[in-house]
Amino acid sequence: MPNSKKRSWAEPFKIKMVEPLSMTTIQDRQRYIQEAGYNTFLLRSKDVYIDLLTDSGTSAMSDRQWAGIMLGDEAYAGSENFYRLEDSVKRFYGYKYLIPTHQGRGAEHLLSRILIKDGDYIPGNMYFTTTRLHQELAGGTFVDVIIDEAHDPENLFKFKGNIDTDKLIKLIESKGADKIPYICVATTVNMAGGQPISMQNLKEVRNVADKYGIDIVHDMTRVAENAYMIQQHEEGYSNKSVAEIVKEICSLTDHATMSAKKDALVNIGGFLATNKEDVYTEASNWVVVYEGLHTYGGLAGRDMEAMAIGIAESVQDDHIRARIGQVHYLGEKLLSYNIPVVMPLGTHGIFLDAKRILPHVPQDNYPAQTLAAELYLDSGVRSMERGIVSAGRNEETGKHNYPKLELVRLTIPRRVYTQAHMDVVAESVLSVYENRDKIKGMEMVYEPKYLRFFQAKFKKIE
Ligand code: P61
Repeated sequence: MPNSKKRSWAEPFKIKMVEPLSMTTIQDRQRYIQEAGYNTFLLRSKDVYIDLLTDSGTSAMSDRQWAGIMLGDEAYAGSENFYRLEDSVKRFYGYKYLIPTHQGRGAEHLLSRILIKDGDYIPGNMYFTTTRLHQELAGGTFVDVIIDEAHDPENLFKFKGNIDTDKLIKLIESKGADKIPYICVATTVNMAGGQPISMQNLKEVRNVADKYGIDIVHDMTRVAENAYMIQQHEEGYSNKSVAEIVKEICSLTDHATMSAKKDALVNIGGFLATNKEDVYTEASNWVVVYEGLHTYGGLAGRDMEAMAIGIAESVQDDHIRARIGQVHYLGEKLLSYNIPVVMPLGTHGIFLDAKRILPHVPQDNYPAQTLAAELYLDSGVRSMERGIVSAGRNEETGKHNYPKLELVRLTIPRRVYTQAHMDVVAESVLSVYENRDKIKGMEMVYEPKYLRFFQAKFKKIE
């Protein structure tokens, strides 16, 4: 019986323009994935049907944002769009100073270079690939201080992005506060499956930081999604808007790096923000060396305008509710098929647990990489490995890092696909799951030195 009281989530927009998708045959896909060395990063997008590789830069912009593109002030210096972006950052995030960058890693590079000294340690709530690499290139060592629950895909704790403050304090006491340039806090935690940090935990981390005189750097790539999870699940926040919660999160931190390609609904762009004048002064000097003048940082004026508008749209409750509603729709569907996925369901995608789906494939034979290739073969759905290939090698020993999580990420772009697309994805995952016994794993035949997952090549074990 239909329930007349029920109100489903739905998109707070209608579709004005469409982009046709190409369909391929299984024979086509066999050739394409083999030519791509069984690495979904190396497929051509024209050969992909539903592209769930990433939510980065893949969002659909609104008509307002496209209209903003026409307002690009492409002056080399002092573009009007920079000032509008600065206003948006101050208004919605509250940081005092802004430096635009071409994307998130541009900001990570600048901040790591400014704050990290040789021999420093940087605690964080799980690593992210580019973040850790920039810390290492600046002479630092990343230390994972996330709670243990985050490494267990079956644990149902709602805030698996939380920092274990005991681990954090132990690190500070053993190395000395002068060896810890900052604590890195990500909202949400990508590699853990898009898991949020709670406000209460962030406040505790702030207290620790204040006690030892250490700054907090906020990786705010998906801050609005994190805020929504706080609104839904943390006591005392159900009556606050996502916009208010976002502002409160930011107020507990000192500096921020942002990949605006996610939350902020643009196809390119990022920034570094800070409340400290000395860091701003140094960053505005370095940015001219690596990105561009401090009023454009590698972006066109029109890109900054689209970002200024995207930020405002990204913190709207209706938008976030539908965005995460769609991600959870896919997750619930997979759960109804008994497919092992990371729990609780995260915010930017659903993460298949390759260790449980392919328990017969040893981690040395890349279960998640293999599963991503099989999913593409089945239906043309593109996903991303987030396991041993992404984790890279230990700097000193040269051996693989063996992460506890061996995952395939089905990442949902914002405002792009329909519920029917999600059904097709779920059916394809089920089909691969039903044939999992036949899947044997792969060997790596080419391995680049940095961020190997982007360009590594594999061959199938027959
Ligand atoms: C992604 F396979 N994420 O999730 P940039 N912090 C965080 C991110 O999620 C992030 C960046 C910083 C991507 C793109 C990507 O190993 C990979 O604007 C939490 O991409 O420079 C990016 O921001 C960096 C995919 C990045 C990867 C690195 O799909």
